[in-house]
Amino acid sequence: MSVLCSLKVCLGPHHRCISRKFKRCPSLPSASVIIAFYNEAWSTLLRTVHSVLHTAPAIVLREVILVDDGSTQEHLKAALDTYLASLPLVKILRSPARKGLVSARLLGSSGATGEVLVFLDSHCECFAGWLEPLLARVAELEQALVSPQVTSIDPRTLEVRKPVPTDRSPWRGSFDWSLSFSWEQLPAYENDGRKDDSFPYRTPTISGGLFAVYKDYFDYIGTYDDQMEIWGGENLELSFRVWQCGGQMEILPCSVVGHVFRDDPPDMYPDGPSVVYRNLVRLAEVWLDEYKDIFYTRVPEAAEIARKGLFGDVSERRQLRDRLQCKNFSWYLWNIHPDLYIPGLHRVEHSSLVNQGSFYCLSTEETEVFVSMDPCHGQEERQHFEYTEKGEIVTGGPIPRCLRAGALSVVLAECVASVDSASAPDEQTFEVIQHGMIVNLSLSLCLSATGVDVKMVQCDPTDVDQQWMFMEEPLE
Ligand code: UD2
Ligand code: MN
Repeated sequence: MSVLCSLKVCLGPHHRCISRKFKRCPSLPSASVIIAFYNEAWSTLLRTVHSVLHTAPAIVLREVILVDDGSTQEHLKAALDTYLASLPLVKILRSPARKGLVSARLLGSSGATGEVLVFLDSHCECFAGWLEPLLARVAELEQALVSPQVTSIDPRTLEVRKPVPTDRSPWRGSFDWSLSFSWEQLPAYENDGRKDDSFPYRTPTISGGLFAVYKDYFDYIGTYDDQMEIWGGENLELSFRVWQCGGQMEILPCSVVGHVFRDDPPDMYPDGPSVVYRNLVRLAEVWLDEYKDIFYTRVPEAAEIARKGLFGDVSERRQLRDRLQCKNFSWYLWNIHPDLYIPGLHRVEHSSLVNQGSFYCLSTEETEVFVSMDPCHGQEERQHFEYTEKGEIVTGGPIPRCLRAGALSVVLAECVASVDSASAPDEQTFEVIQHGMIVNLSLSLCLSATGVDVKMVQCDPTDVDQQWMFMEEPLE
């Protein structure tokens, strides 16, 4: 274990991190590293633990707290206890049953003795110099919750994909209206006031697994919603809450941690994905104000949970919001995430757009420039289109694209109207008329599909290829 701050060997993707001066170790706050796990593999779990022990300066590392969230695998029981007995800084707490990552992290944080809580997933690798910038930043800005830059570890080879110096356009956290977390490039205006790109930058949301926060601030801000179960939603809930209640979230390019991004394992949700929707409904009901309706329109399963009141009691979380005098969601959208696409609250249609000639669905191609016809697969985003009040037909991905009619062709273009509240350009305005025909009035042409091709053609009400239907339940 190193006893000195290891900033000189910082492996940050940015060369400027090496020459940056951070606070020296003795004045940095102490840290408790908390790692919740459920049925984690032995190698990845211990890789996480040992990488913390190897890289965190002893003078700041108070403890590593492992929290077993009711794992069932044998290697995580007596064998793990025996192994950990030789690592005095590492404690293990066990939850009697699997409740989910929120409960497990709260179990870990409640007994933590360090001034700063540092949460990690159980399949990470920390690199030299990762911890000091996080601690230095929260020491500077006590109401900040800071994330390292997360680099990916290949789930098959377990190799770290080192950030390539030439490919270092920073990413920040975002979300879409189905309340899925997503990454997006940092907009240029967020660089104002940053000395160079090794400095922290603000992020509207965090991916959720890896962050540092003062314990006192974490308590003040309301830790987590402890009624959220298993997995999902807690990262957006925390993000909206911190911003709306006066805090700040940042990503620090000089702190780099690897994480194994994997495909969903079969036992991710023991009772099916409805547990995630339930978590999301809880957060929507507390933080999203009238914008929750956009989410409910996008995710009918969530709307159902909300309508039937199957999301538990959120009164304590609403009281927290009042007590902390948090700002509303509209404030968050305008000030923290001003370029997020906000679909009209009263959209006319939203669903798959099915051609009545072929019964194929209009689909967004990979490039997001073209559309084509594909068998309807019910895969949400690529076959999700919304027809807005302004007459636009908008794709369902995190960055919306609008159908644009040409003399013959149809492409996808930037959605001008929804972004700056202007009216839509003529080429991007459509009207749905009798027989489900979709007409562009400026060109007097109708949307038509032949085979996989989508075109604008002379309108002919008898031609089934020009007849479309917005369908809530996509055809399989
Ligand atoms: C991301 C976050 C994750 C969490 C999640 C949303 C990163 C890198 N990861 O998904 O931390 O915010 O989004 O909820 O930002 N776990 C339990 N009990 C459970 C399920 C999971 O303890 O019932 C543990 C699991 O072993 C892991 C951590 O919680 O250490 C996060 O779970 P994940 O790795 O499956 O989440 P991930 O990375 O897909
Ligand atoms: Mn993970």
